[in-house]
Amino acid sequence: MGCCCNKNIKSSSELMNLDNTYGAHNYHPLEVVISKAEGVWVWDPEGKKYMDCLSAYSAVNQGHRNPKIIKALKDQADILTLTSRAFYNDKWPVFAEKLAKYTGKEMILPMNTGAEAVETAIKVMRRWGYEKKGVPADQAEIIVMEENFHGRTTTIVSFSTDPVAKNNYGPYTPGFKVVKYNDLKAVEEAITSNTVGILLEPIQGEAGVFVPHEGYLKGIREICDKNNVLFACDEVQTGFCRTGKKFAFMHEGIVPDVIIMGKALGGGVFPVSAVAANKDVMGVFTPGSHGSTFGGNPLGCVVASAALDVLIDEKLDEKSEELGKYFRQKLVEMNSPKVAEVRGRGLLNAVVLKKEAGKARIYTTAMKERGVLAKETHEWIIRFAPPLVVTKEELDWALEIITDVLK
Ligand code: IF1
Repeated sequence: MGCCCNKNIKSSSELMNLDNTYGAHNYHPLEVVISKAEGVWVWDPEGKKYMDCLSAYSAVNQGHRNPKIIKALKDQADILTLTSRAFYNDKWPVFAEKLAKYTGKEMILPMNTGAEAVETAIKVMRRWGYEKKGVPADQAEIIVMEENFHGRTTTIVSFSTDPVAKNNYGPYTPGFKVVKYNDLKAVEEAITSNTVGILLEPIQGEAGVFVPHEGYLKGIREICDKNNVLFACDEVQTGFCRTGKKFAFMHEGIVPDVIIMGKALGGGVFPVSAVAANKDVMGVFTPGSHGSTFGGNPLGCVVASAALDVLIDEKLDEKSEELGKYFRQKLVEMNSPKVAEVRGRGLLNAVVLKKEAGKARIYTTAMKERGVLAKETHEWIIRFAPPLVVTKEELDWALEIITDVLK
């Protein structure tokens, strides 16, 4: 006689206990287990339905399991998945051209995670500084921002200003100067003859969707031009239509020297990241001077190519711009006594709570109970970033719950 319950299907609580027992405790997840997803919707093992308003930190812009991207994955999986770049393959060159054209840059270096792309950008700026700008050996300086988030490697956390992300990981990598974000004077004062680059997020994600003043990116561009310094823009979270433009730097009509990409480039299906730059910068990489086992793998390239197609075909930049304006307007109209500020661009938004409102976790937990999954950043900011395929009706459904909880 068959058992009534299938031993393999575990309950949410069993799964959370397993996670707690065998998984390193490097996260404190919201108490929800996701076992199925489609579009903007996710389900837990008990069948409860939620709207995903985090999108895996903006890696699922095209919606969960986008049919076009899943098809590309499945078809390619039956042909060729991984060769390493010790040999050429038939997908990477075609994707390199496509992404170069999408970014408007001459060359692409493929990696897998955002942090690897950031590390690639750091290496290309340092090597450019020594070989093209003539900075003395080991003296290269890169200017970074307070409240930055660029990944979790030991070099990247070396210039973090978040003790939680940085403590007890020393000794730290030298060669970085941290200045106040959104302050052009602070950048100008930090520049020396050894400065090779400025690395920043066009909108600071983890800092709580902090949008700099109009003209800030333009000012950075001018400072870089004046001082022969590279401008590296980290679009890992803000890229691929999340903020209402293909890339957030486009809101100010400027072009960085180095574009760092990740997350949604992989269509929520496969880790794909990359760095785009012109030949005069990317040319400093010579055979054997940088690499990655999986970087440029055929499977990732085909998935990322389909991920770009979805953004273009469904005009997700225009959708993000339009629905983002609508979403922020509704949040402002809510006029909640608990809310100090509503901010963001496109569908990357955040609600900043008043100190007296209590911890954001209270509200994200209440929203979860009502079927909306959002994540707090720090203790007083709630970020809302649904997949860009969300409809106005779906947003209205979420807004009703958000309003109920925040009112
Ligand atoms: C975590 C948030 C944090 C990023 C930017 C590079 C990376 C990220 C602008 C590295 C990654 C993720 C990592 C994840 C939480 C999330 C995040 F800002 F998106 F919310 F942490 F700050 N540049 N951001 O946002 O990309 O190596 O992760 O592919 O580490 O907790 P990755």
